[in-house]
Amino acid sequence: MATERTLSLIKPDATARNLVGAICAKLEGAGLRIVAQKRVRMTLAQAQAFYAVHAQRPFYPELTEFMASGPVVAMVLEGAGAIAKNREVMGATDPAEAAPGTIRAEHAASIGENCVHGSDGPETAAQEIPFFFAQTDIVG
Ligand code: 3AN
Repeated sequence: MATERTLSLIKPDATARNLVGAICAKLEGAGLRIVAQKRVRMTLAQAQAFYAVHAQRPFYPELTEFMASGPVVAMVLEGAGAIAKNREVMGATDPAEAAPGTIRAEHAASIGENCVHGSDGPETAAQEIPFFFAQTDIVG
């Protein structure tokens, strides 16, 4: 399997509940390597730009206001098949449907406040990683 990089965000609901360490432990335990990491508070404009693909969805205002409501931890994860592996560890978008042992099954409160974001494909990862990180920030 090819080595990939993907963007992971620990969302404001999770940083507020001191879940950064627990979430990073799950990711690292699954064999994903954190090759860049920083804690940032997104402005509403940044959150709107990051989620522009969802601009026409009814939940867009709620989603973007939530993502700007507190700090997030942005990470680049690296590993074999990292994009799919990260999404497997995250669990389904709706925590009620997330497989046991996944981050969302264990920690997420709702479909909106669901602890983590992960790139959903190689093109998305290639767009999302530079949103937060310069090439020189990524140290394998
Ligand atoms: P995922 O994060 O699992 O890739 P997407 O890309 O479908 O899910 O949705 C992006 C984000 O939008 C989700 N993580 C979630 O926070 C939010 N979201 C998706 N569907 C809803 C919904 N029906 N109501 C509120 N927020 C939603």
